[in-house]
Amino acid sequence: KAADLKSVQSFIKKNQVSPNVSYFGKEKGKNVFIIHLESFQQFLIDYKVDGKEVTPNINKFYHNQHTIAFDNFYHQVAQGKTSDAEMMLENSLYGLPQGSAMVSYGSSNTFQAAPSLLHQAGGYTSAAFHGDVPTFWNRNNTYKSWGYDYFFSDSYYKNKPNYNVGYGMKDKIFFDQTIPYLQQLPQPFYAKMITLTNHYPYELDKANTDFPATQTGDSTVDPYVQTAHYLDQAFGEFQQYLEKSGLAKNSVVVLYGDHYGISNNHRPAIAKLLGKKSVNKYDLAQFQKVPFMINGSNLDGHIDHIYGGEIDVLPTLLHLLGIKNDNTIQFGHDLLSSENRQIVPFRNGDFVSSQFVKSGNTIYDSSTGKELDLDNRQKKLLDEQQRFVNDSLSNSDKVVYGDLLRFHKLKGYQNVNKKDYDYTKKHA
Ligand code: GP9
Ligand code: MN
Repeated sequence: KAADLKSVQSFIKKNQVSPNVSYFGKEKGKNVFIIHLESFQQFLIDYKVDGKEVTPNINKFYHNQHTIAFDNFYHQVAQGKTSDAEMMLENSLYGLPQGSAMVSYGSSNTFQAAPSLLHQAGGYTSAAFHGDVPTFWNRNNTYKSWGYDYFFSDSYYKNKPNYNVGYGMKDKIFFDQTIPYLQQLPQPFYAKMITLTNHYPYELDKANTDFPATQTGDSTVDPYVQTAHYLDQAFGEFQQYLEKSGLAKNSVVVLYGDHYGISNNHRPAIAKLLGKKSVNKYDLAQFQKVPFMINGSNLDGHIDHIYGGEIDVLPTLLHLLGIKNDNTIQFGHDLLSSENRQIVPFRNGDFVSSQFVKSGNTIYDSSTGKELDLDNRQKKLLDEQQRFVNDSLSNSDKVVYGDLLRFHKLKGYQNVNKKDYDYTKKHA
């Protein structure tokens, strides 16, 4: 019902933060690249195996003088994995407690997603690139609902049997073949590239395996750094293109990891990777950190320790691009705003904040990792944060289950008409 939107709106308004004036519009009008690093965890940054960096190019990007990198940034996905990450990144709406929102609601619901917001507020053309079949996670329908002008999936790429591994096209070939399409996109554009090779079971052909596996003895875990290294090389090659073509100068490049690559079922191996005797629930929560970095020539690079997650990406990005975001229905908060409350909800109701790591019934001190015996003041704060977490998740679910955005009028914005989009390949 339309009335349900009212309570959602008042929750959003109550928690809204204002943009940081020193960042608002800093990267106005630039192209945007969203580079989705499949299954890429934060611990890989600056990580070494046998004295060699796993991801030298991404590390350089992380420390670049024009990159703002977040080192307390968490993935927040549940069963919808990649699709939950996409949902959060481009809508600032949570994935669902079960299943995938893109699969269940991507075709039918109304959205006010990044591609259409940027198109209508900033004249952006949008394109998504992915080297797998278009139907995976119902992307072919969902992207229409989000207003993607183009979706280049497997049939747009020249293919040979040895171009593929696992779910689809190898990242180097994928990036390479994406370039000619990019060159035809009107600027400014919003381009999302979803990589694939660093996906479980971390397979790679011999020719591309030039990095040592880890030695935890867990065969599910040990090749992870090898495909991560390959992804890094692919990114490095793409960066060279961005520099050479001049696109780097007039683009904002966003890198993020969608979710863990090594699940919590591998505790002994995780302990070995981290150089610890064993890992507890605090360590496992830390292990859910993924990279989030924004590079743009107008940004003063630094590593920002603010706590945040995937839900916060869109509000952060819109402000950097100078796009007003006061009346949207989004559950995240600008990570560059000094008013940010730094509470990161997970889909099961656990959370991380700048004070606490709440995992099941155990509460840890966020910065020291010590288990806490809460005093009254801390209890009150924890309860407040828990309420915010529960209300965020339940209000977001209300929006998705009730298709509430169909009732939401955004000034100067027209809802997307899915019929305007067609991603089938037309032959020349
Ligand atoms: C498939 C890919 C994988 O196209 O995006 O999704 P995941 O298994 O990581 O959710
Ligand atoms: Mn994924």
